[in-house]
Amino acid sequence: PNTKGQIDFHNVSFTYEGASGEPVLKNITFTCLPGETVGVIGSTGSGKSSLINLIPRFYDVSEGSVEVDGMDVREYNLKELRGKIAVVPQQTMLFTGTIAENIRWGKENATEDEIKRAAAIAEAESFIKAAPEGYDTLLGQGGINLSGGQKQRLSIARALVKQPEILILDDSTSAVDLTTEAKIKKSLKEYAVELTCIIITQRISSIKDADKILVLDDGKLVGSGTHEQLMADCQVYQEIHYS
Ligand code: DUT
Repeated sequence: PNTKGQIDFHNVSFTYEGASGEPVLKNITFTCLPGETVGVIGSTGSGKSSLINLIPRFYDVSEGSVEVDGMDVREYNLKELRGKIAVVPQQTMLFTGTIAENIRWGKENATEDEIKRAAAIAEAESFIKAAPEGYDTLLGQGGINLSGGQKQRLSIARALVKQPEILILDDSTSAVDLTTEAKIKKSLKEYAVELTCIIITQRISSIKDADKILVLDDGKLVGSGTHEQLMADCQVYQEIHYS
């Protein structure tokens, strides 16, 4: 069977090193099938970032196991594992350099075409073209300033240029308007059909059409299903929806 881009959590619990008290994640089990878009929602501190940090092994599980492509993440060579996964962090990290250099960061051998394609999917193309020197425009010190949403789109382009199997967006469209966000998701569906996508968010509109939504509450998985299913049977999800 095709397991490229599949993610499995089996009874995962996680406690940060040196922390006392309750685990941050408690007995979590779920599967993301290859090519699925999975949303993760829950209030602040519910464990969303902690959950996704276990996939590229930024941290190791305390109990249970995480599998990528059907293999325990602890059995991979770290470089190979992380080569499959691109994480767009909550805080965009751009540096002083050109737009192209910023997109290429982490994949220095990316071609011009690959950079442009990644920028197009991330809906960054129009503002890049409008910048004084296009892709050669300098950012940061001595260069132009971008809006928060524009920075997030560059950060998404940077992730896409790596052509990962798994793309993780950690609240990384929070500053992008809803129309642009919808366009990015549509492009991802069209041009990156095999990509497994995990979208962490605080807003339901960002994940309403996801194949599956995971609802976290205080480190527990309290719901899993489509928007419609969760609206019917998950109280925490309904509360987020009506808040
Ligand atoms: N936590 C730590 N150490 C860390 C990171 C987080 O102890 O390095 C705690 C804080 C919190 C819990 O883990 O009690 C879950 O945090 P996480 O950042 O995973 O929650 P979130 O759902 O991603 O919150 P937010 O929406 O604010 O990003």
